[in-house]
Amino acid sequence: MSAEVAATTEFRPHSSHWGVFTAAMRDGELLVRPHPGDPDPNDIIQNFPSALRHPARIAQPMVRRGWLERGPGPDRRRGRDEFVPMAWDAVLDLLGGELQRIRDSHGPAGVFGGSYGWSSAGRFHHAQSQIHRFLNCAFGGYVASVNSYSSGAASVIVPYILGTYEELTKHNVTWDQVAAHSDVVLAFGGMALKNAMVAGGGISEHVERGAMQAARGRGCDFILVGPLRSDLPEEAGAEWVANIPGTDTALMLALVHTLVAEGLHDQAFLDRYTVGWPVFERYLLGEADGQPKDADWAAPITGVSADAIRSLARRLHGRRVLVTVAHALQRAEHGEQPVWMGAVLAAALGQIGLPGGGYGYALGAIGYYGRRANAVPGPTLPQGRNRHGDFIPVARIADMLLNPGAAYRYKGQTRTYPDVRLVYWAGGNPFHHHQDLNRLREAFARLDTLVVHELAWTATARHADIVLPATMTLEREDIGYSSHDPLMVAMHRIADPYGEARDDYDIFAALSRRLGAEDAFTEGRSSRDWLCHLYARTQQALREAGLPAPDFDAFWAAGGLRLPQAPDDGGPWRAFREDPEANPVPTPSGRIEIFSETIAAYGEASCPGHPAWLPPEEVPGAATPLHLVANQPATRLHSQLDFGAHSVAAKHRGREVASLHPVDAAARGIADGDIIRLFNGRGACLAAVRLTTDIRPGVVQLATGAWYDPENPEDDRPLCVHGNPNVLTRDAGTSALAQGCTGQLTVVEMERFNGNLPPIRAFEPPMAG
Ligand SMILES: Nc1nc2c(c(=O)[nH]1)N[C@H]1C(S)=C(S)[C@@H](COP(=O)(O)OP(=O)(O)OC[C@H]3O[C@@H](n4cnc5c(=O)[nH]c(N)nc54)[C@H](O)[C@@H]3O)O[C@H]1N2
Ligand SMILES: Nc1nc2c(c(=O)[nH]1)N[C@H]1C(S)=C(S)[C@@H](COP(=O)(O)OP(=O)(O)OC[C@H]3O[C@@H](n4cnc5c(=O)[nH]c(N)nc54)[C@H](O)[C@@H]3O)O[C@H]1N2
Ligand SMILES: [Mo]
Repeated sequence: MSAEVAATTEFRPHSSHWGVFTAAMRDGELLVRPHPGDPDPNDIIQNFPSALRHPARIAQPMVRRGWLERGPGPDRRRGRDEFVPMAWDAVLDLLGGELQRIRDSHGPAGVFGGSYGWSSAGRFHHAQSQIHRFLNCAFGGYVASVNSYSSGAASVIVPYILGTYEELTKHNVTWDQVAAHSDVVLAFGGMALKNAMVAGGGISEHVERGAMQAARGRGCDFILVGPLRSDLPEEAGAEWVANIPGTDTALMLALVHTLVAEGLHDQAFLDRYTVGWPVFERYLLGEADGQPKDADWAAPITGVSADAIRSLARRLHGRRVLVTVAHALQRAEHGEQPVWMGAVLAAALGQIGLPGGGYGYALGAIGYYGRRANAVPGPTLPQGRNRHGDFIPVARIADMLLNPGAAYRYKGQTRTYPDVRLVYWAGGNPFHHHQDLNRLREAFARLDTLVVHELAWTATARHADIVLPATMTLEREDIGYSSHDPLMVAMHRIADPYGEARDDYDIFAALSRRLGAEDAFTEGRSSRDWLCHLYARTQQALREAGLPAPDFDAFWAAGGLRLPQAPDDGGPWRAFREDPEANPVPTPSGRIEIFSETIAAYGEASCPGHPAWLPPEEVPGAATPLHLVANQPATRLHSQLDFGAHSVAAKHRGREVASLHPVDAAARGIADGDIIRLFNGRGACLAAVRLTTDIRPGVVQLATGAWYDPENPEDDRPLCVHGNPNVLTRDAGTSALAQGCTGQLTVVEMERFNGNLPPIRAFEPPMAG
């Protein structure tokens, strides 16, 4: 357990989702250095030193006063109440009793344990795995969540139309292929380097910048389609097509229309490898609805001239073209459509399956995409089996809590929301990831009990009834492993736990004991025993492959182990191209489905049987004339360590910085460096202003991740004084097919904020009374 190893004054290896590094404690100060072998290390590791002992950390177990005094039950005081500190044994007894009560009265259907979130990189202390294992092995099951906020639409639609989602992102066109083979990279939503800097489980080599440089040096053209020029790095030397956000499907349709109209599409590829082209072509040419989807049609929708669309289409013909579509495009209304249409464009060009060509969905979004897979498995904590089986699509949490018993559509089925009484979160931050936070607050007010394990006082922790302080990754030993990075890391313990913080594992072990199921959860192992046990799987695989297989102690002493990697073979689409009969893709027809009979039979207007332009409900209008792009932050992962120095240094006057175009600013008397109020019918937040001509006029960009900071928490729709865009975003699914998150895009108005600037309180611990 955690106290076995002392803090270290020597530099020792550790890992995070934002990169492998080494660290040491010297005179009470944490020092961090990037991994020496990393060609392009990520500065986000610089959030650690100031975060480790920051007062935003949670020092001891806390219970909300109203819950303690009145017991479990719906309460609008959540997020507005004070907290009472409690000793570990007492709080564990209290929570153990509450879990028993829920289990006796509601069974597993009463607990939502989806607990979505990235938590930390170590594979054993991975909070998601820990909480699911606990709920499965010691509690008896829970209501789960499926899919992700990342790829809610793509991961659902891809199996119907293209094949296996994991293979599409992780076993497809690699950066090595781009560097060596691509002639044109047409990147919808770009491939911002800030994004590939991050990879779950840790990453020791950031290769994207170098690969783009090499491709460019060879003469490859990068074309960026999207509202922000910074979505491709300077190294790519990209041309910029600044379309209106949310209109990529229309642009892709017009590109394919031009190809077809000019006889530049690859009919032989379409005939051999796809099904449904004739149905789609009738729609494309306007035979189905009287409207050809040509460049003239697309120009006013997309904000890109018809000439520019036509000449772009012609440039794609006859060259090795890679089409990429960022995750961001599908995190919006009808997000399934650009994912599907991107595949149709790549198919119409006949490029799918060629080295450096075809469809690189989400390439560049995360550091483990476009890389070779490891040839041996890494450590993963077994989560046990969930005997309950009920689930929601992950982004439907507020809908579920607000409408128990209500019906909703998902993957062609009508399902019913369960009546959840207790929500248990460890390793995620719904006040970061969810949309329409005022609505989320209402939803959480309806619970009996909200339990949160956290290392810091996030807004989620502040809205909880029972808050248990978790250790930060640096305060425990673990193994860092990502499926597509060759370095497995012996993550040494660098620092002592903060205050009374405990490992999630130790907390769940103690609760399991109170539920009479300690052995089922721990299997009698200490944390160190588990690390040895989980390592053995990799060691065994190495041995079977006839490779050096050091034992755990040797691995630990060496600080890491380089793993063999699988070949860069183009994955299932290369094999399919070479022999579609022998290697069909795992869709219903075995081909790429340009028309899907399965999806058509579901009869959803929000996702018909072939890709189509479906105008969004939320468009700029008189009251909210601007698009807001709420994308990933450059200086942190999501909301993690927002109080760290590297994240704070990127703020201005303590606020998150929004980028806007000078014409939109001038029209409202806004200057660079001003504070603005962004608002719509759902909420409002403050942000600082950075003016730039590298953004399409009419678009404002505000990254996610600034901690929600309500000026007056008593209000129903308080002003967030810090700049969390999720007070503005809309809580609606992508479509009835996938019900994915639509947080990337919304509509807003803005004005200069002239009042007294309210203080930032998000990083101060809440009142303890
Ligand atoms: N508007 C809008 N919203 C979005 C997006 C968007 O594009 N626009 N993007 C979405 C996407 S792609 C994602 S993936 C989600 C991300 O949403 P999340 O994954 O929920 O965000 P994180 O900030 O990574 O949350 C992880 C939390 O776990 C805590 N933590 C870290 N380590 C540990 C640990 O060991 N134990 C415990 N108990 N806690 C730990 C951290 O302090 C942090 O609060 O956000 C989504 N939200
Ligand atoms: N530094 C850092 N890196 C991260 C993360 C992080 O929090 N911080 N999060 C990680 C996670 S979990 C994920 S899932 C990935 C997310 O990967 P993405 O979702 O792809 O990343 P984003 O930065 O949200 O969006 C990429 C860009 O898409 C553009 N865009 C938005 N809407 C549109 C549109 O309608 N059309 C076009 N053409 N472009 C549009 C925006 O300009 C935006 O900058 O990033 C990962 N990488
Ligand atoms: Mo994500």
